[in-house]
Amino acid sequence: MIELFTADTPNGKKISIMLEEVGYDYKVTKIDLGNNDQFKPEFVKISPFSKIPVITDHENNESIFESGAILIYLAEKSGKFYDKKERLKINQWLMAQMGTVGPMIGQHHQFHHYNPGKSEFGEERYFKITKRIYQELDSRLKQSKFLAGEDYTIADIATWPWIARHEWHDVGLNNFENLKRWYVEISKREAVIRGFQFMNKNQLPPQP
Ligand SMILES: N[C@@H](CCC(=O)N[C@@H](CS)C(=O)NCC(=O)O)C(=O)O
Repeated sequence: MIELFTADTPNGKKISIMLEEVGYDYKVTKIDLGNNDQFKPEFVKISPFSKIPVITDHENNESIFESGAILIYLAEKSGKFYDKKERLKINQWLMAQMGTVGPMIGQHHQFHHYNPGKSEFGEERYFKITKRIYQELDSRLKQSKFLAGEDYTIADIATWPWIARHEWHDVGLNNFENLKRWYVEISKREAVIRGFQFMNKNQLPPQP
């Protein structure tokens, strides 16, 4: 059994979606970020940077932090969504999500969604970067069905929950035909819907 320590955020949803996709039995332990649960010593023991998500695999008592590392662990354990022959491509798109898509769109959420009016510089900078990320993903998905190639992989599972916040971004997903096609197709997968709803049964992936 896998225990998932998490909150209802895009980084959190990456792992609930992956667990649903591979069909593992899992238990969710909620970390209330508003209550600073992430700084409690027992959590810091398994998450040195005080961030969700983290998993503990109770089969071998291994705890893993960092969502990219968790996705790789679950993919290797299950043998799914991380084809050995395609690993070089999958790793690049996964690392691009970890290094660019998540951190940059996360800043856009901070300035544009949560704190508008506080910093014109921050709002403009991350709006522009988010728009570029949409353009770059759209160009990639014009040549390729999924991010790493013809197959759905952990690179898509890592990236999709960030685009699922498209209503916050105000970039206009409808203007990016290939990104929209990819987003809508993934949003119909039953495991993705279950993983998206893992903390709130009433939410559905927002459609463009
Ligand atoms: N690179 C980390 C980022 C995780 C992350 O930023 N988690 C946020 C929520 S989405 C968090 O735990 N924030 C709490 C805090 O920073 O105090 C990963 O992908 O696992």
